[in-house]
Amino acid sequence: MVEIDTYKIRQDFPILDQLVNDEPLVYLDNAATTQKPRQVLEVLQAYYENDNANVHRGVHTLAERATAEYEAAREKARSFINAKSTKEVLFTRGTTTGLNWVARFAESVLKEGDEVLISVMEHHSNIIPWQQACQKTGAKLVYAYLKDGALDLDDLYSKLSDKTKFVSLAHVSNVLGCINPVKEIAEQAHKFGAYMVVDGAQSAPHMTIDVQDLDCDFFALSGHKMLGPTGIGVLYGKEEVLNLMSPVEFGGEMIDFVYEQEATWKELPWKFEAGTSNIAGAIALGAAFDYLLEVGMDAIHQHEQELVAYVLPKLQAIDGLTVYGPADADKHAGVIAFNLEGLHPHDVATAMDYEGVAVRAGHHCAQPLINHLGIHSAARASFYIYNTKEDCDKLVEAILKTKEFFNGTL
Ligand code: C6P
Repeated sequence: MVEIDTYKIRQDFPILDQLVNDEPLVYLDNAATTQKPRQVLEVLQAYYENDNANVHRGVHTLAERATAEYEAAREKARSFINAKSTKEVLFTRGTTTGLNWVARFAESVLKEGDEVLISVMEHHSNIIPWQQACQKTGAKLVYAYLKDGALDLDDLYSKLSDKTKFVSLAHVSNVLGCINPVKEIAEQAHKFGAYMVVDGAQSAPHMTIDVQDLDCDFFALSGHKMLGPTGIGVLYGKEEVLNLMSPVEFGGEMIDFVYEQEATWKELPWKFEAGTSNIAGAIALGAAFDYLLEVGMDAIHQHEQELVAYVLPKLQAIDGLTVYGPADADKHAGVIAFNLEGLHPHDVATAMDYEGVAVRAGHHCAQPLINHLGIHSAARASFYIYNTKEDCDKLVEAILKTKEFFNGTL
């Protein structure tokens, strides 16, 4: 496998080349959002400078160019996740929108007594839409819990039954960093006739995704977590399932005909894209897919696994530091949440920022998980293609300095 040249890659990310609090920036908040390479920024700017127009509406040259670029981006998205057809690729605002659309569809499927099976590690975006769907339909929201810092598969499978209509799980947890075997889970869910929904916000940026191989019914991702702009994402749905689904938003060019009292919809995928889409965002996301594929998704995954294998034991060896998620580096993606004994994670993150190290602190939009872990928040470092072993060393050093600083002042 081709190794990735991090130092060359870093040249593409002008933002990384800066001092923060007089220290070189070490950006380790990639699970929240990633930085954007020149190649993506240039596409965004070129689109606005040369081709900007609304899509699927005009016949003038700019409109046709914008439409062609927008649809070319859809094809890139299709190819990136290996969907069968572009009909299955809907542009959304991001993972949250995608999951909300699926849960809205669920409202038309669920009845009293039915169940939706999720896990306690889910992001709020994969909890609240299901709470809403269950509250409206009388269905029950059922949780699977954890074992050894990861999903307890026995618990999950014991809760699958004929009542289960949807199973919706994070592919990679944004706190525990565990990788859930969604292919195997989809197979089991389908045996009970349930739809399998994958929250791919933290997996699509970091590994090869093949929705046909996973055999999931839905897969949601966010562009901004994979080098693309904010406000753009993709919801994949199997064509036969999307055909059962009504549009969630109405208006603009998603229509076929509008009469005074009713309307009909365009075919897939356009029936879901009401109003003016984030056209520039979609085109720039296409450039992000190109960039990632050029680097190689397997190579990216391997690079991040190497960083985790390098840094996880060093973190685990720090006295007073608790690391969440699987203890085994092989099972831990490039998301590492931790707490320093006696210190609030916000203080830890602020102290680390003095060292130029950007980490996130808080509940990470996963409050049920945080409660389940018996904590109120955590700090979190998360890696991407431009991070190096030196960044890992800086992370460890910043934690040790933080510990020393507070121990001296407490
Ligand atoms: N997690 C984090 O710092 P949006 O905001 O729609 O792009 O993604 C939502 C989302 C859904 N699922 C998972 C597993 C996620 O991690 C996220 C976003 C960020 O962890 C921001 S809270």
